[in-house]
Amino acid sequence: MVWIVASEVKDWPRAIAHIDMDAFYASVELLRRPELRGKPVIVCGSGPRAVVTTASYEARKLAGIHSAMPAATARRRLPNAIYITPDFPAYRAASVEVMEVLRANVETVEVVGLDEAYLDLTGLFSPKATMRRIAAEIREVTGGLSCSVGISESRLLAKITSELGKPAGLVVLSREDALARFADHSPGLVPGIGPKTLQRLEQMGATTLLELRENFQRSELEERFGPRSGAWLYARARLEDRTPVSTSRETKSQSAETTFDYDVADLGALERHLGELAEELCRRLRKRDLAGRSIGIKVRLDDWTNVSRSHSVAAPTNDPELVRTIALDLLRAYDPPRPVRLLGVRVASFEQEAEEGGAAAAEPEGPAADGAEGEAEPQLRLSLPS
Ligand code: TTP
Ligand code: MG
Ligand code: MG
Repeated sequence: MVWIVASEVKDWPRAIAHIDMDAFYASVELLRRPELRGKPVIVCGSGPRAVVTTASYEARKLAGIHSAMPAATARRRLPNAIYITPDFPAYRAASVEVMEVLRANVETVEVVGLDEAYLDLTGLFSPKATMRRIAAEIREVTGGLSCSVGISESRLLAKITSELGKPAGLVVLSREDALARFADHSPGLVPGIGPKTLQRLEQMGATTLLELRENFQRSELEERFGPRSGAWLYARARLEDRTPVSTSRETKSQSAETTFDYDVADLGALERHLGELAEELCRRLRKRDLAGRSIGIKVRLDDWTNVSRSHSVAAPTNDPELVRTIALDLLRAYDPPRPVRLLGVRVASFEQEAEEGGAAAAEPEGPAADGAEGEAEPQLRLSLPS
């Protein structure tokens, strides 16, 4: 295992770790098929729209295969790689094992997806030793999964830092180190700054983080992007982030969505899919004892127009009948004008959120104009026949 230590943690006001499993789905597959170790392994579906979910590091090095690449492209580039169909229950089970190790070792853990989490290590005697021990324990408990860890002064920096050591690395980086190291990087390095914002920044002459922070005052950014987004950009240009590690984040909303193999134009067919998604979502909400007051749908048309609609009810619900009825009403009222590529349903505004919303709302999470570019919420991806 490679451990890189770039800086000391002492004297930081906060110490936050971001942990992310290496080539997660592919690594889980290798646990049960160790004979494939060292070979290029690619986990992807087989439909015409299938994309690569994970490529082992061998496949990445050999042919630049990466997540979200069309599976057809991967097969063309690397016809002899091992192709495996995703087995989501296995990945969820491995995820549970990993997260249990985290929770057993650290009090404040925020899980942000199947394979990653933030940990608040502030005040711990030795954050590095703690994370080393956690990585070893994960490897042991799961039978061999490796992870990468970044330790820094904020969630933002921990996230960026964990990437530096991949795979199987532990990197410690102060904000000061990071400001120097990433000065010439595109502002796109910051999660939440997506293509739309990048384009605007470029037009303004801010192609690097250094240019953004040296040439633009807060007032100017606020004027151009609006007060909320401008202030957010000003802070992120300085790699500042005060967002707390919050254990409740995972449960702010839950959604289930599916991308069809072929675009669906028939409203009746869409209604059937939406009904199944609503049921699956409610099943999961019930399992976790969650209920929300806001029910929404998400529709992506064949021209990539994204539309969401939502409706609030008086009392929190996870009743499949009610969720389905409201979702169907929203879909019928929208009446998609073009064939639909993706369909999703979501329940949000959980009961506990009301008490904790104040703290969460203290700092904006991303430029408002780019709502879709922020970190993804936890999602259940379903594959339904179409
Ligand atoms: P990531 O942590 O982004 O990627 P990874 O774990 O495969 O590789 P890395 O070592 O770079 O962290 O995503 C975790 C899992 O989520 C990944 O194994 C598969 C799934 N995933 C998708 O299904 N689609 C995607 O586009 C991405 C990025 C991930
Ligand atoms: Mg990962
Ligand atoms: Mg990840």
